[in-house]
Amino acid sequence: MTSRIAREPLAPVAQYPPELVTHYRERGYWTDETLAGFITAAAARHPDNEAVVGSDATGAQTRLTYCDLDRRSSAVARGLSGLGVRAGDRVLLQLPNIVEYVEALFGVLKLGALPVFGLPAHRRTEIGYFCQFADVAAYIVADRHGGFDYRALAREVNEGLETPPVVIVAGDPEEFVGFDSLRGYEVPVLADVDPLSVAFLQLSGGTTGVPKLIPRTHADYLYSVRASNPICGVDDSTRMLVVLPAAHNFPMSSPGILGVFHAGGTVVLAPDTMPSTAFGLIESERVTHASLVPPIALAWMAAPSKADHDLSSLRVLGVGGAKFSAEAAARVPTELGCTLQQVFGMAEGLVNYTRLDDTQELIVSTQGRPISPDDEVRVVDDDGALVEPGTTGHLLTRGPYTIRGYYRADAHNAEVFDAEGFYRTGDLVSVTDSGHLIVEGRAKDQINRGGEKVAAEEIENHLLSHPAVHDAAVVAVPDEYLGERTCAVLVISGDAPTVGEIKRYIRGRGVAAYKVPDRVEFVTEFPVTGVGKTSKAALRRVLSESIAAQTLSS
Ligand code: OOB
Repeated sequence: MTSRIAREPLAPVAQYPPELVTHYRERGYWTDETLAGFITAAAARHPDNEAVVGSDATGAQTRLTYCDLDRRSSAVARGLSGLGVRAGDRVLLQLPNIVEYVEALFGVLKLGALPVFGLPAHRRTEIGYFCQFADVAAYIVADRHGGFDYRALAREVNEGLETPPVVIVAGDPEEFVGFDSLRGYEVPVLADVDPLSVAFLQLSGGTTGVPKLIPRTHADYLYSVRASNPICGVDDSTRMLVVLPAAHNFPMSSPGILGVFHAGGTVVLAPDTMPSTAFGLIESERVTHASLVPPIALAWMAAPSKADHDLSSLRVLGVGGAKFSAEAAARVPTELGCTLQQVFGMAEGLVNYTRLDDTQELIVSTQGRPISPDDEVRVVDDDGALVEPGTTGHLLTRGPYTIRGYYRADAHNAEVFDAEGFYRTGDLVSVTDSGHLIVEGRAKDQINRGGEKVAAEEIENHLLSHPAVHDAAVVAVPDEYLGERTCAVLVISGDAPTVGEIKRYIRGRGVAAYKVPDRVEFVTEFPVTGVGKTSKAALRRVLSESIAAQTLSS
């Protein structure tokens, strides 16, 4: 047994004003339900329903009932406790879509510890940062996935940390603790959890040099989950295919895995994102719901293997995370035989859905309307004044499941939350008469690469650390498939490196592959704004013109 390393208590987080706490409770949004008690209550309601179908870390096909999941997650909680993890400690989960992910998630929550949601794509730099910033006590990974060895990553990360977390591995653990061995310990579970306390730390898409962590409470998160279910037609007959990384906010809670578990339905975990894998599972598992980012929805519609499978069980396809073009949206019902539901959400809170009974016009051309009557949406101009209805402006929001501040980020919070607690989303929207939002663009310095968010500043900092790079700007360039790709524009001093060298250099910095610039362009100087700052708008314009010209001439 590992001796316990004392961990810092969770840092204080921005609170909701007391009058709103009362209001949200009175309206029944916030209840005493906790994520920790959630799976036990679900198991009591429908013990023998199938909760999860998917591979485990060894690749074996596994089916768990709610009763199995309840028992296995309790064993994980006891095992973690035996390893010295305590209520309030942070546990970093970085697992692919395997059944151990849900066991681990509820195990951590039952202990009263806080999951931190890593993505399988994250590498040394991101994982090391989360471990340090959130003072992570335990780090749970799979042995290998997608050709990558997460034990090697854990070794690398731990070398750089003063108080490394205990590493737990699903599959072959080598020198680490085996996930299966967690079931061996018999230590009582602690958790007596306050529903208004922080339940976990979710990752933000980010606009700054380092990723921000989002503290969500049991009460706020579960409200968004419970309220999503009727909007998305989720009930105990739902069989939801999870194709996107399970730890992302969209497949987790909009309505996601948690929505399905709340209703007593079944989650089907897809081991990869290939359309043929999904189609096989839709047919064999009689899948009714799936949530996708636009590029995967496009790939489904274009896949020839569609014709070889019976997809008739599919009722609702949620598409979100990035703008889905009206042209593609219009093709979903005929090409996939299901209802499209557009989803415009953010890990910070606000989620909008088109309603299943909306007109086809609204479903195709809008990104939906908020979940809650108490979601407050303001659309303002550059000076902060409300715009006329239907006019494009900056989206600000606050409400019963939108955070009031990022974790340990006072300076940034002062910029992105206004005095009344509204969150400046960085999105440009217009609102229809029906209250539906249309995403018109973005004011934040972020690239939305088919739903995967890249903070320009984070990659610019990596680029600037290269000895030959004098100045760097990372901007979005249009892409038919992903919507946007990243382009690093560089001013070089001295010998010019090749494009390949720059990409290898960024990869070598230990960041997720989706953050490595897709294109690299060299310029002698940047266009500037009136006040002499680099004009990214001008850069984007020049680049899209030159890309369009290249496409025309090819
Ligand atoms: C979801 O969450 P995040 O935190 O990865 O990203 C949020 C951002 C939004 O601020 C917006 O810029 C963009 O992603 N976005 C969309 C969109 N959905 C999200 N932009 C255009 N159209 C859409 N439909 O991406 C997320 C969280 C919960 C549910 C769905 C998506």
